[in-house]
Amino acid sequence: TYQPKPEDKFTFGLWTVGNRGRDPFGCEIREAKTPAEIVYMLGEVGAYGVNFHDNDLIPIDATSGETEAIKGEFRKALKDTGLVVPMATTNLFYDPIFKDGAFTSNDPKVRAYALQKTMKAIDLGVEFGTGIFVLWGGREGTETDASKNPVDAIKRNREAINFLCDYALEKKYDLKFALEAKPNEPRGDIYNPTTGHMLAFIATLDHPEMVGVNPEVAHEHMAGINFMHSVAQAWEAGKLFHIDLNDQYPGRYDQDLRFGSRDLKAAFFLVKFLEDVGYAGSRHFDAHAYRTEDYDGVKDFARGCIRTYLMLKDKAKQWNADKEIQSLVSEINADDGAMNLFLGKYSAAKAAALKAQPFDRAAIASRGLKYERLDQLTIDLLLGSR
Ligand code: 3MF
Ligand code: MG
Ligand code: MG
Ligand code: MG
Repeated sequence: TYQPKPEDKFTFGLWTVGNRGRDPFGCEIREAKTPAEIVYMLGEVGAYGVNFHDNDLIPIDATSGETEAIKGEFRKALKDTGLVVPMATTNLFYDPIFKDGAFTSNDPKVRAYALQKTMKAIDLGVEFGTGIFVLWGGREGTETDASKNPVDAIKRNREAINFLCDYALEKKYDLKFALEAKPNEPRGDIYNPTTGHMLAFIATLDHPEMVGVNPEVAHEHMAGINFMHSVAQAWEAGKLFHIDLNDQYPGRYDQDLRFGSRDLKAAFFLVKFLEDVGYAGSRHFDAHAYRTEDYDGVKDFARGCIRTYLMLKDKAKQWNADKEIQSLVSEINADDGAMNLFLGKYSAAKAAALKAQPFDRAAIASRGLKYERLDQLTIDLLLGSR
């Protein structure tokens, strides 16, 4: 049981299971693996796909000979394991040139280089069959607002994304972009800090239909936001193009914990949402193993992400089929139609009738809603007591 199937679309980044455990206070503790080796490891744990930043696959200074050799090995690993590449992205945060941003840098040379690098990363992703290109602007921010005008930053970001959409259109690539928000880390503050900000920004682009979001659990939790609500808003807007699953304690550094390992209940409602609405994209784990682990521990970590998702999917099915839970849900949502006269689309007659309608506020407010009972039934179910 809980064996992943290709249709579950579980994916990992090369940078996730390939993470070597470096942090701001300590060096790498796991040896480096090649992209091909990582693909075989992902094949072993039952992943469907692998995603990459341009430089996870091809080092930034690789010669064309090195590039071809790496691509060849990677392609062979994909063929041997059957893994696909549903998403690609570009690293616009690691190299020193991006220390003050990429698309939003004050230096036009940096902005131009960032565009060049991203076009090449798009070509690379498309070469491996990707349909989604994620943009996470890890350095698009400031430590001091003396350094940059936030309105200029928005305009520069817009100009860059418009440029890239036109590039993809001209190349006739079957490609959509997904913008990933994060409130801070590594910058003191990052522009468009939440998924909601990204959604508002997308509406101002030249080709909004080509651009959606890639919300990440940890990033919204860092902002103190209910992640599932952000996902729901993106979904309702037709903008949930991709998702980064992991976990995070609020108020801490970016932890990228194993999916569901911190807030099981939030993870449950997230999985239930994705499954209930029929989200058909990748279930991408953007997380990494604890620094205490060797590569056996990394596999435990990756299998754990998948297993927790599948167990929660099972629990969601159980929740939807549970008679007592469902009878409470129907009771909560009961509607005898008496208010239909007043609700829905505005009309002058409706407004006039509604203004004349008396309401017994105290009587309406006196009803207990049984949410305590409903929540405890959910907890019972999650803890296996139902
Ligand atoms: C950082 C992230 C990034 C993005 C990635 C784009 C390194 O907190 O989440 O991972 O997800 O750059 O996909
Ligand atoms: Mg992250
Ligand atoms: Mg991270
Ligand atoms: Mg991410």
